[in-house]
Formats: sequence, C-alpha cells, structure tokens
Amino acid sequence: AVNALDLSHFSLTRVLNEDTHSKTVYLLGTLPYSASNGGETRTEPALLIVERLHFTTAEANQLVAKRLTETGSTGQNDVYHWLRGRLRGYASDAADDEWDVKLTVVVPATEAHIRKYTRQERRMIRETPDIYQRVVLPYVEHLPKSRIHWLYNILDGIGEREHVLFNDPDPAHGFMLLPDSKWDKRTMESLYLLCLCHDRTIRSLRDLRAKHLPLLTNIRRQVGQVTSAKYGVPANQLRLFFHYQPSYYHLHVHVTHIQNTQLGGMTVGQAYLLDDVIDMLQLMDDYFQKCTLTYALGQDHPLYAALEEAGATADP
Ligand code: M7G
Repeated sequence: AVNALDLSHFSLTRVLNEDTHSKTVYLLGTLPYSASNGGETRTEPALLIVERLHFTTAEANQLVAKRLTETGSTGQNDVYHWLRGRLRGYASDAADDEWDVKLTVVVPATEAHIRKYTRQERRMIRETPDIYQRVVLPYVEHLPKSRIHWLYNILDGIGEREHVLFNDPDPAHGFMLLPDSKWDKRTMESLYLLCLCHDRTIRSLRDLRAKHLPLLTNIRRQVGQVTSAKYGVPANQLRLFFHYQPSYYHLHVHVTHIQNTQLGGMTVGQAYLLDDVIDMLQLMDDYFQKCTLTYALGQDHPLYAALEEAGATADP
C-alpha cells in the first residue's frame, strides 16, 4: 500500500542546502507518518527535496506570449540587454521586490550568437601549435572588432561603469573587475565575476608568456582582497580560471565562488586554473606556444570545419 503524504503537515526544522544551479532546496522537517502496516501515526523526521522544474518545449513556445509579464530593465551594454521579469501563474504572491526570471536579450543578434546558443554535437579537438598557427590564429585575427565592443566599452569606462568593483589602470599589469552578466548579483553561492586586463594585445591563453606573470599575479593577489572586503568571500573560496576556446579573444579571467559548480563553463579541457597557468609560465616561458591543447568544441563553432580538415578531430 502507498502512504498518502500530506505535505500541508510538513513542519520545517531547517534548510540543509540550496543548489543555486539545479534550483533545488534540501529541507529538514517533521511529518506525521504511519507505517504501511497500519501502525499508529507518529511525527517523524522528514527530508524534503524540492526541485524547480525546467521549462518544457511546450512551455518555451508559450513563454513570452502567454506568461511573461512585468519586465524591468537592469542594464545594457552594446547589443546585450538585461531584464528581470515575472511569470504569470508562477510566484503570484511573491513580494514586490521578488522576480521570477532573469532575462538576457541580444539584439540585434548575429549568426555567431545564434550558433553559440544552439544545441549541437561536440567533438574533442587536439590543437597542436601548428594547427593553432595555421587555423586558429587567422580566424582570431579576422574576427570583427564589433564582437568585443561590450568589453572595450567596459575598459573605456563607458559600459557598466556603475558596477565596476575594482580598477587598476596600469596598461601592462592592470585590470578591471566587475560582475559577469551571468550572475544575478545577489546569490553569493553563485558569485560570478569577470576580470578584464587592460593590455589589449593578449588574445587568449595561447599568447601568454612569462613576461605576463606580473599581470597574472596582480590579478591573483587583488581579486581576493576585493571579494573579501565587498562580499566576505576570501581568495581561498574562489575559483579563478581561463577558458579555451573563449568566446571573446581579449584575455579575461573568470572568477567564481567555489560552491558554484555550474558545470557548463568549468569542465575539464575548457577551464584552466589561473594558479596552474601561473605555475606553468614560471616553469616555462613559452609553454602555451608549445603545448597541444585538448578541448571539446561544438560542431556549429565557426572553427570546427577547418579544425576537422586539419586533422584536429582525428584519433591521437
Ligand atoms: P568566454 O570564456 O569568452 O566565453 O567568457 P563564454 O561566454 O563562452 O564563457 C566571456 C564571459 O563574459 C562569460 O562568462 C560571459 O557571461 C561574460 N559576458 C559576456 N558579455 C557579452 C558580457 C557583458 O556584456 N557584460 C558582462 N559583465 N559580462 C559579459
């Protein structure tokens, strides 16, 4: 026999955990319960796990037309616009300052944006220094500068200036620190900041040399101090890393709270710890010019076809 549980009698003792990524809360409480053999009802300790369901395709199709209401702007930079909104029939009795969804609008959206966000198959790439020189570098050099307008806007003090947390203006080893647009700027466990260096000549990990160590160690030292003072999150609770391939070819460091385990951008072969990179450069000046980088790449990525043609997707 199945016991009918009446959750209206659940009495909360405490919240055990919250997973900001899977939108799940783990609650401990008590619940009146009788064993299936018809014993008496007793109040037992009960663990309740509540997970917000994701949008189904049917819901996604209806979302904007039928359910999205009361949107309000929270910011803009170049073609990126951020809003928050309410969903009809979702949290109708939420307090006035509570929002149901965080929205990002890219308009006008380019082919590159559309490809980046379209579900696609991925393959492992082994990018040798030779393939980097022949395939990747020419691609990076021909990317329209408009792709990183948003980033130069920030460095020039035009975009998102009210959000900048720290600025060391030194042209060689200085950088800016501000919230990444993925962060809701509220949930400490999903803290996500972005470090943009002022040097505009470093495109990615591949360009890093020992001469950049003062920049990297400066970031290492200062970021923790800022997050400690501002958010009470010290350096040993932060994960600092680079992406390869990045979407934007101007060197930047991702800064996330250690509890933020959003796997998307932190997987092996995509994320390179700042500390490891510093160590490698201390051991070897031209490590990133000589190494083979192995990473997963979507088949719709503009580099994919050329990399396949060059043999970078072949078995080792
Ligand atoms: P990436 O590794 O080049 O690309 O990181 P990814 O998006 O594939 O991870 C770029 C980072 O910059 C990402 O974490 C983005 O969320 C963040 N980002 C992108 N844009 C367009 C903006 C923006 O306009 N403002 C801010 N603050 N962050 C952004």
